[in-house]
Amino acid sequence: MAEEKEKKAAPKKEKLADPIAATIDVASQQLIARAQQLGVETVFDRAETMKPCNIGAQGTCCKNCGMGPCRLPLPKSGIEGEDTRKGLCGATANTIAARNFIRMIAGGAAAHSDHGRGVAEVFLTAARKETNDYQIKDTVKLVQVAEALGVATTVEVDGETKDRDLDEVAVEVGEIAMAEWGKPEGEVFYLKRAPQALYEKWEKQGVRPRNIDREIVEIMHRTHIGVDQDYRNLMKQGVRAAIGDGWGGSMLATDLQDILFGTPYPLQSEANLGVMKEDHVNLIVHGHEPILSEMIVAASQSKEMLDYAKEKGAKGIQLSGICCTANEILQRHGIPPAANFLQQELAIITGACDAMVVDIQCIMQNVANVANCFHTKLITTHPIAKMEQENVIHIEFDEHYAMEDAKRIVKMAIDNFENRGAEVMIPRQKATQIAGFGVESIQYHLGGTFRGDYYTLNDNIINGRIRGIAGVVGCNNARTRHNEGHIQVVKELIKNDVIVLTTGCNGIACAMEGLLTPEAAGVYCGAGLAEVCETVGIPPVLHMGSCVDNSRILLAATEVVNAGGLGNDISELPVAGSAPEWMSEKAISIGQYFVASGVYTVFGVTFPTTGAPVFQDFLFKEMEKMYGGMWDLEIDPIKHAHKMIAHIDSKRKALGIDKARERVLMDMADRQKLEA
Ligand code: NFS
Repeated sequence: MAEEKEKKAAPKKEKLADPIAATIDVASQQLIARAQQLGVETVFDRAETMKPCNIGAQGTCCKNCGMGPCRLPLPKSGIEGEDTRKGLCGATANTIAARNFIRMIAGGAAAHSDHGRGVAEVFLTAARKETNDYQIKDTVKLVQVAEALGVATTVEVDGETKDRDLDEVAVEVGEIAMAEWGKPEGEVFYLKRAPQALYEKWEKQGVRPRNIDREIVEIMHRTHIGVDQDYRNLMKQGVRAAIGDGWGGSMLATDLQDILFGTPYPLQSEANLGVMKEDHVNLIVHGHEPILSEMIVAASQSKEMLDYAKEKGAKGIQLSGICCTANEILQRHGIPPAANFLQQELAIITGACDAMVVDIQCIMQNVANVANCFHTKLITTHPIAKMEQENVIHIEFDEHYAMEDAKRIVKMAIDNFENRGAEVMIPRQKATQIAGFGVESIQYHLGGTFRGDYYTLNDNIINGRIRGIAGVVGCNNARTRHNEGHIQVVKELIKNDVIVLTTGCNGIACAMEGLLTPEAAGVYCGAGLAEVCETVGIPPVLHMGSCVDNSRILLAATEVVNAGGLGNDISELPVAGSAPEWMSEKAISIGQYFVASGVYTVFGVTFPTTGAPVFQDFLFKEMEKMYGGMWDLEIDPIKHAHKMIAHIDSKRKALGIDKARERVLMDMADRQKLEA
């Protein structure tokens, strides 16, 4: 007895993560082990010690007023008969889960869209020529965007039609774009870019966003105590705000970034922690906005800074990225991503990170604690994203003095090079990748010379060489093995001839695994997809950028519809969406705008509505009748991929092109017979 008591009284030993169980990535395994040896805690260890709250995870904890939190756990045996669970005000499990769910949409849509607004502000500053550091780079896209926003690109002079001055067009585009966040009347301009049939569906359901901000604010209003208490009506607003994200804030962010910094075009780079170099100054940019990082790219490549680095004993400056800032500067400059979301602390644990610059979103507060254990300077740059820890330096970035600020930051990294500790451990692992595909470059690679647009892609879908298209995107989640879901889902899809479009942390995971190379086709793909990739010279997994660039996937899907032969709406296409390791509110907003655009969308790990089965059924089944797309949850990555494939096959059947694929399969067997 006494012994037992003693055991209880002994201080609890913090559990440590098993590095091999924590991640499939060898570089990360090495650094997790190193962190543990040095006594530096990481997210992987915290995931062992802190377990999630069950009721919160089920979506049925309401803390929207001071009488709660009201917790409505799902009974272990499930609900038999009538569901009598209620909060103090009487809110049902459905109401609570729906409120929580659309508040997640509001959080995600706000993050994407506020990022977009920031870009629009810089865009306008550049268009008005109030800064020398940013210019309009892509005038072709400027004209396209002007047309989509209803800005005239030509003028009548003496009865003759002439092109309008592009500087003038740019200013007007900037002003109209800015108004998209808060205009008092009308609807979001870009909705008209969707296929006509989809637009009409939104009209019928009453979910066309009026402006971007309003729909987010209305979610906060409707979910306040005592307002909207019908999960269907709550979801109507959730859908409306999500569309305002995908076809509004995110799409504008992507477009304006492309005009300012250039539309991405395929380029070669590398990925993983092994891109850091021991004899170079290692500067890492982390977060989401390309506004500052674009300047840091330029500053770090300037002769002035390179000379200064050499003066300080370094061979050069190795810039790399984490999370979506990484994707932004990868797709436009070939700067390699060092890490995705769950590896951010590990980049510092190399001991070779001289400075980490962060802007907004997906930055773990613990990077400050990790930086404190090393020489790394951690620099926050955005007025809305600071950290309380004292070792964090704040350099507020001002677009009017962009280059000056960027140089100050690069110099700080160089000055810190000599302060490195004795032990630097940079893992060797890195992989080659081709990144930077977009709507335009897919058209170039897979478009027909004569028919234009997406004809060749459609043709290969119709003849069955390509079974379908999957968008696989999203985060890492410390509740599941890092990158395992991403890689297994994607490999299973391409093995079954489904071409994959990737963004965000999935893109970085695929790059690290070597899936973003044309050579991957011969190794991992089914015969049909391999043949197409090898003929055209593209990877089977196409990197489309950051998370706001999921809007590129919407537009690519629209191009596929417009090219013809595969139905009239995105919901008729053999396509599916997936976020195997999601965790952020942004992922929920993205998932919802995919569903509302007609895409069957599967999430892995967990789903925040499992405690309210009726509401979850609405998302998983009823939504299909309204929008043609619906949600699903599948934790097992292989089953996850096969649910997507089954959906793709059902769409092929509905289009009457399932027979073509059977013939392709017979061809393969015949070929094998010939070989034997
Ligand atoms: Ni998307 Fe990009 Fe990564 Fe998830 Fe975070 S970085 S915006 S939210 S974690 S994919």
